[in-house]
Amino acid sequence: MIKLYDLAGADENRRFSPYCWRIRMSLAHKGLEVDCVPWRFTEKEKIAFSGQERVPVLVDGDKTVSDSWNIAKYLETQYPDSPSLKLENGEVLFLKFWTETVLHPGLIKLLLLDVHNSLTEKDKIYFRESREKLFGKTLEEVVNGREERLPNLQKLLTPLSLTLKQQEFLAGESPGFSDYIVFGAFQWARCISDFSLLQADDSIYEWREKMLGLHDGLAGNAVGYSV
Ligand SMILES: N[C@@H](CCC(=O)N[C@@H](CS)C(=O)NCC(=O)O)C(=O)O
Repeated sequence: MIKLYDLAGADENRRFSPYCWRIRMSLAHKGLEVDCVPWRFTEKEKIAFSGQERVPVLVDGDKTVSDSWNIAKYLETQYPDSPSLKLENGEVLFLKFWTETVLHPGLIKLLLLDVHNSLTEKDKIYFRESREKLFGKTLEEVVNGREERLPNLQKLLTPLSLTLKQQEFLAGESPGFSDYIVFGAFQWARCISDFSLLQADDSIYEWREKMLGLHDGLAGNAVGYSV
């Protein structure tokens, strides 16, 4: 069976990596079974065989693939007869870079402390040290005043909201990797924080509800908060 190294919190069932969620949704989309192995930030040696230090890492027989984009491409090539992730859609790459350079940074400034609070004691030390160095301030300072900053995030989401008013999914009439990329970010937030980011009448909220229900409620049934 395919094995996926998947980021976990202190509760090993709290699986919150946005990149791993892209792949878990993609595997379900393709009807592929997977054994999701819990992995912590400080367990670098466990994935050293992949030649890098980040998850997701996918092991399929004698093949090891890391990086969510490479994994998605691998799944399309290796399993061409199962439903397509629609990687050839022109918008996918734009959504990948928009998510990684605009959406993730926007969310992390609101949720950094919640990520920390979800981790094992050992991971907390690593996370605080590495992220405080990165941001040049404490985790508490990063998230300070987040309620007042929430409208900035909502403004940044306007193009997404307008798109989803006009079409069912980002990939068109049915979901594709484009949806899994963006959804991964919202699922990450939902798995570690009860801070509410979306309003119920927003088209993004409605789309996220649909995504939570896909593949027998894979994401909706995951350990997280009802926000
Ligand atoms: N470009 C990679 C990014 C993967 C990534 O950043 N994963 C995070 C978890 S969300 C990680 O493993 N971080 C390890 C660390 O910060 O030490 C992908 O698309 O898979």
